[in-house]
Amino acid sequence: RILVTGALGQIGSELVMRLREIYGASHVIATDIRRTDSPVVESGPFEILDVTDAEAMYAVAKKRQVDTIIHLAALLSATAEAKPLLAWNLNMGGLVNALEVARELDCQFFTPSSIGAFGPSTPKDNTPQDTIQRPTTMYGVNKVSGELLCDYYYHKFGVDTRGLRFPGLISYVAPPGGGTTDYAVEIYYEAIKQGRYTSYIAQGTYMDMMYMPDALNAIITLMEADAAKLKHRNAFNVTAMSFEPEEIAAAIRKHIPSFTLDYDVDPVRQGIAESWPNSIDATAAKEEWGFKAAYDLDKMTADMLQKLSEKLTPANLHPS
Ligand code: VAH
Repeated sequence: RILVTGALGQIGSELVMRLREIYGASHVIATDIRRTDSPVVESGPFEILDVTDAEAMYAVAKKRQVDTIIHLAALLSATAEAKPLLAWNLNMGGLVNALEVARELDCQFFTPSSIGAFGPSTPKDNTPQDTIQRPTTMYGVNKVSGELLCDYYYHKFGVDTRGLRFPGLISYVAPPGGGTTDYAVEIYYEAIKQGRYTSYIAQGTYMDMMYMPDALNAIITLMEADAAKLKHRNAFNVTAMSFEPEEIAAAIRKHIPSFTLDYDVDPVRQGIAESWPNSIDATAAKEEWGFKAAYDLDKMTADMLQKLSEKLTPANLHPS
């Protein structure tokens, strides 16, 4: 059985449904800080869980007899930068609680890291799997600390911890909350609703990105990989593409020719974006457990616009 924290978030909203398809609904216990009328809550076991409550997390995991923990509950980069101490307490407190439960109940463990685990002194182009990591954001401090803590639990206690350094994730089910890469999700919604978008990230700012289906496949493939083949654990660089705002706008214009993009740069999120790599190298993930991404920018754009057109009421459709 699998326990998922942060199950109503951007990744959790889709990962829980995919895991339930594969392993059976009753085997995937979704948890989050609040209950909503989401398919995640209605399609299988759901529990309210505050990951900063260690006893509550142990109690749920014990009662549900879980053997795998997928820990997704966290504050993303922009929110963490606005509330650094809250971010430290939730991101690190939640993580150590989840790792302790995994140790005590002998669970396999997954938690995401991020390209945010790199900083301004990291090589920016084709960033290696093993390189300097001196992030200058609270989120980045949380992600590097988290990587080291997960490796510690593996080496010290034998907990089977595995992680992925995710790029910006793009999806149409649940929006990201408080990230720096959120512009690459918002732009699709606005293209459908308004036919235009004002980006808070500056023209020419490259960041790695990935479509959610590829992220879900990466998590499942990594967790099912043969442990003997893993030279790394926390956490693997994974990416599908790297682009700047003008490039995603051009891809959208292939479907909505009248789409326009302009800029109103947010210095905080622009500063975060500039501290991150332009593109990262995913060779280790490809070699050690067969990572591959199926969606490039054009394929993702076609799917995003088609799915969002169905999701958003026709009245909002932009007359192309
Ligand atoms: C964020 N979407 O923007 C997350 C992610 C690489 C970006 O970590 O904070």
